[in-house]
Amino acid sequence: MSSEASANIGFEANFDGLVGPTHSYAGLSYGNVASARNQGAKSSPRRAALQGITKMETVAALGLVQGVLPPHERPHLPTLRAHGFTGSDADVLSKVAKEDPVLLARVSSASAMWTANAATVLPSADTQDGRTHFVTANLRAMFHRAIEPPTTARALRAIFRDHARFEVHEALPSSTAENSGNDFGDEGAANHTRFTVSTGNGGGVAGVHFFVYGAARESARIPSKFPARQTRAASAQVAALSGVDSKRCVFAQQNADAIDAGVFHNDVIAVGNGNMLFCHESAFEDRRGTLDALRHAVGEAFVVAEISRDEVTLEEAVKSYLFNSQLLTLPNKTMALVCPIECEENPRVKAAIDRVIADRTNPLAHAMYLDVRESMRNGGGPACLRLRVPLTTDSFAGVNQSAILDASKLAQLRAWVERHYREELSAEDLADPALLRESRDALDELTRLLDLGSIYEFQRS
Ligand code: SUG
Repeated sequence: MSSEASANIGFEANFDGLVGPTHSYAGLSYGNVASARNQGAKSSPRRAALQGITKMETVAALGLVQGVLPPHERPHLPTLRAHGFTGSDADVLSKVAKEDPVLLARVSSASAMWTANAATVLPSADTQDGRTHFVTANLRAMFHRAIEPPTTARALRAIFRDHARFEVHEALPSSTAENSGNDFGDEGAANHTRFTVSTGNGGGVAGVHFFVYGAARESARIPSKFPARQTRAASAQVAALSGVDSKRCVFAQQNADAIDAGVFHNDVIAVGNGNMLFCHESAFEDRRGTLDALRHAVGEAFVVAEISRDEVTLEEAVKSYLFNSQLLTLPNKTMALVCPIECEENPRVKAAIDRVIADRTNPLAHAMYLDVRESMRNGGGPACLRLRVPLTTDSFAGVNQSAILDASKLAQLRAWVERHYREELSAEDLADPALLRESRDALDELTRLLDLGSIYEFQRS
């Protein structure tokens, strides 16, 4: 890294995924208990998108840089055509609705909203070439998510567009073998945390990269019920691709029992920021070894706020999504926890948060509770909805500023949702050719609003 870059001011920007117009509850994610519980329920794409925009507005109002990532084209007709469905778009939709409604639900999911699964981000201070690297996640564990990577990579390139400052890698090649741990199952930043010696997560100071996986070839224990989506081999490949010094990486296995209790990503049981880790005692297979390795890598400044099973059970943690809160550094260098409103509704969870705030040995000073219930019902809390990008003032100059939110952009996005999104959606609506047209019109307009160019297949063919 040049001395000029180190003189830059570092900060973290959060890029939230906008909920797409086909947001629905199809029970598609085996191992995600909220997704299973709400299968078949009616959704409200409009409410979901507005809840997400209010979260973006709330974080921006804290004085932090807030960006947005676009929804994907859904239903995804190119996938249906690749599966042999032919004819006009309306023909294809009506045939698949009759012959394979599960496939229709899969290609209609608005799952790209959970941008913590878009990519892993390795900032300029930590990479060999001094650029910020994005490794697009392959999301191969779930069919409906495995179709996201090509559009994700195009969207990231349209926003982190300066190649001198940013490198967006294609997703790792996926394979079909499950749970061997020796192949590349990669779910992005949801299983990666960057620590620093300060309370901040700016891109200008060196960080320690913490990669958490569900299975490795050498794992003594793996989950018996639900899939381990992230493999150690994938985490190691992400680190290697971006040229991060292996001495600054810590790898740890997720607790297999936690995965079987519904912790399908590490960000459902742990969140870190700057010098602080906030986690449940059941987060890791080797709890002591993992915390010791982190303390050793980060140094004396490292602080752990751990919640015991007695204080909050694993089940309560999964239900409230306590650890899927955003842990943010405020301009005054203290930290705030942006929690799902479900945490405030469970007195034991709320008491645990209050206890950590009252404990002056860690930097957490505030908590706020937000309603993102539409996303929560599919197992996506505040932290799932955002991709953290540690930047510097220099690298920020290479970001497409149309994707950065201010009051006027927030108002434009709200008006855009109100113009295009349906109030209510059920499974049968997914076959409606009018929904496809509405979605394409909305996304076409959005690419102009965010200055993204033609990132969707329907714009490129
Ligand atoms: O991959 N849910 C997503 C939730 C992702 C949450 N992200 C993080 N933890 N970072 C998933 O399981 C459900 C869609 C449905 O069932 O219709 C879904 O894809």
